[in-house]
Amino acid sequence: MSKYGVHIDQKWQKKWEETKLYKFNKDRVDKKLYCLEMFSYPSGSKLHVGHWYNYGVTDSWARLKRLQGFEVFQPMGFDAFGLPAENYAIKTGIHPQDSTLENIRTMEIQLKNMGAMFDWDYEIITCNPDYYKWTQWIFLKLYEKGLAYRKEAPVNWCPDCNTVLANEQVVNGLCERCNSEVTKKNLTQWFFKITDYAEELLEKLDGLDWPEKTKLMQKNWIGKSEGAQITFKIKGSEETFEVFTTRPDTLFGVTYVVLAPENPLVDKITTPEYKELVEEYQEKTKKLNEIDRLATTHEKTGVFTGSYAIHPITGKEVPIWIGDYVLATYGTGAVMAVPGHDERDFEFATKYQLPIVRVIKGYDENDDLPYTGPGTLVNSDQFNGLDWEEGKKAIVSFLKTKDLGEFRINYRLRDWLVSRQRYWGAPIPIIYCDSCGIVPVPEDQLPVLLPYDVDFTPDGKSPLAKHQGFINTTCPTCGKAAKRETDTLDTFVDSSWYYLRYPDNKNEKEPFNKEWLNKMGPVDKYVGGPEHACMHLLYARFIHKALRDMGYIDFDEPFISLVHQGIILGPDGNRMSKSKGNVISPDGYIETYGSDVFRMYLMFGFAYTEGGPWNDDGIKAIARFFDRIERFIDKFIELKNSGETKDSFDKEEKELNYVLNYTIKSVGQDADKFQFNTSIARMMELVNSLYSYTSSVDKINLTFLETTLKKFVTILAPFAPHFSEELWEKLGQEYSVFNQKWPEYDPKALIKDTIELAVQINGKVRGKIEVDSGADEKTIEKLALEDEKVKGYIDGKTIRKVIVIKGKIINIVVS
Ligand code: ANZ
Ligand code: ZN
Repeated sequence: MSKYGVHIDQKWQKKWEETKLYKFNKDRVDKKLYCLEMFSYPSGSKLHVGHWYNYGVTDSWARLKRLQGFEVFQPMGFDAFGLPAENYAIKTGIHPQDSTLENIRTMEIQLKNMGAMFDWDYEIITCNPDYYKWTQWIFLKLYEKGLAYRKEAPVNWCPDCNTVLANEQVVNGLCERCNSEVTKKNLTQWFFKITDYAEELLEKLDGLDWPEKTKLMQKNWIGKSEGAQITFKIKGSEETFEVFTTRPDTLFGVTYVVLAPENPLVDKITTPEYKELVEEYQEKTKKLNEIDRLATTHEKTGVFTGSYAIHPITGKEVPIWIGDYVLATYGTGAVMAVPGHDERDFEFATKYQLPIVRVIKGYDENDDLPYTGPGTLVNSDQFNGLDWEEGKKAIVSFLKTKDLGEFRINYRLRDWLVSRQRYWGAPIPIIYCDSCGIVPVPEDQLPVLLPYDVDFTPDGKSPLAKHQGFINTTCPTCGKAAKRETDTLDTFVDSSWYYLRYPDNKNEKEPFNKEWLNKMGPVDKYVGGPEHACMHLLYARFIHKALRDMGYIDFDEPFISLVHQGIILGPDGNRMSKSKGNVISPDGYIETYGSDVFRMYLMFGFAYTEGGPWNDDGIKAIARFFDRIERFIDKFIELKNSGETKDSFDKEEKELNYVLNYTIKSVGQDADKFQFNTSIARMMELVNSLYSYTSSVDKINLTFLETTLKKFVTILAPFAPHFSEELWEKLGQEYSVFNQKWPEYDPKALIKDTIELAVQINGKVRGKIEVDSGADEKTIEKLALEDEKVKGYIDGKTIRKVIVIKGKIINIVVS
């Protein structure tokens, strides 16, 4: 067993700390490289293998960059507000602040034991007032710009627990705590107007070095769709409504219209005889979530309202229905139904025996209804014969002249609901005054502190609403008694700007200094889970752009390059997570093998962006690899002391030099792309070559071997930081290996003097020959035919053809 282990980790961690090796050098900011790993939620208090996979492995990348000359900024902190701590408090009575801060203390120690290059001077903890003060400040700035506003919106409501539930607390429509049916309840809540940025958020995705899949997910989430907005009048009423459609060309195919059950118009137009049915249906809809409503497998249902709309061109009456497949929050909350050319409308019309009309004739004969493809307009009066694309334009232009329609771009993206009826979050800095209305807390009164002494018992009210000392305040404008907002901010608000705070975490005057952040930003490499594709990564981009437009920052995008680590699954095949109870603790492995062996195993055992099921079969092989390296270095030191050396650079040295340079080149390239497993495979080959070199020669070129080992230890360093420091010291080199430069590979060493070529005879490989790498075809052919082994196969036969494929193979055809 290798002498490497935890004691070596501790030795070097101490030294690194004493010498402040990883302190970010602000004078070298022009060489900065901002490497950020998504910070973790301090639940559970223990780091598991998944955390290690993100932080430990990315640290190796950061170390590679340091050796390549960058001034790496790699901070660490905690996303410390949120629901789990509050739920834990409800269960155990332990205050969220106490459990959170306690967990953070444990996690800090574990993260330090990992031996990553985090510069702890820049730590941030989002639940500390010196951080959330600025989260609140951002809220105020958005409010000033009209980007934060209030409106009614439904929340999940459990009538039995008398409480608001987060989406994740609703399991199959039932309350996670008591299993009773969850309903919806309208509350006035705060929103951020992310939709103002929909177009830029979409368009700028193209320029980002992000996984294509993630970009696509974000693109779909934003969901740009081009179509038209068309106005329908209501028979016998002054009311009108609009529909959004991507297919204005099918307008003549409209045989009915459907409003979302929540559409405010419904109550106004429903006729008395249909009231009961409509209300019953509305109640039923409240229990469904949007995902279920949109599911193609969800049966399309609805009820008639008793009213009719007037077709904007033909003037015909079409019945107005409500149906849950129409969402209140998308488009206009109303659709013109074209059962001839839309699957959902077809299903609905068939069920309720509504007319189905063809208005598009496909180019093919076989276009049964519903036909959703392209074609020519039919049954459409003056528009008959137009191709559908022309038809869209013609119909919308016609409607425009009557002021009944226009082209419209629609986004699926919704404004971001940031109110949470929860305690453990940043209070929303707003005051309600009977005389002045909504009054933002003046900046100089921030932070609005979250009080410690609160009652968590769920009873239908926000915990803060029960805290008299908190809610009662005076109006900043008129000085009269007023009340504070009692909702707190979604924790995604906290994490939407943390990367801006890290480089300037101690700033008391502003959230961050603009000039400094313009130098430190953007984040050059962001590493974290793919589950954040749509929420966090989109919210952060939005907040960034809003701050940019207010003049607080200059660059456009927060995260230039993004990597998703793969998911490590527990032995049960599920994603490793505390809530699943399937976590593997790294502690035992580190105790036994040392943190570098564990880290390298994570890099070698998995393709980084893929992950996979956890098993530790390979960890011993990595420990043996360490052992082999260490024994070789010890052997070299012995040889060096013996003094027997040679100066010449012969075939064997050339061969080892080739492997060395090839390894430097490959490791540099692969590790840069987060392909750590192949990088390690190359280093293993190099170690094999070191052993074969020493055993194949009588005398060793010690100077050459020493340079080789120094280079090897340097490229090994990012992968095994403690171990490499130890080896570096053994080699008698000056502290620290991390102050070295990543070795440059020598392209000349990669040109081999001789190369091996396979010889095929009638399609079967029968031998190998060694030729000068510069040899011409004639020479190669001659050597091949003279080879003893080859001769054995061709003697006495007629050579029909010899084909030389340079650098690869020689084909001999005989008969
Ligand atoms: C008539 C029509 C005819 C439609 C046709 C489609 C095909 P995307 O691409 O997702 O934007 N729609 C509009 N608002 C809706 C809502 N609030 N809830 C559910 N569906 C809604 O889809 C736009 C299409 O989805 C619109 O175009 C509308 O149906 C429907 F042959 O209008 B279409
Ligand atoms: Zn007032």
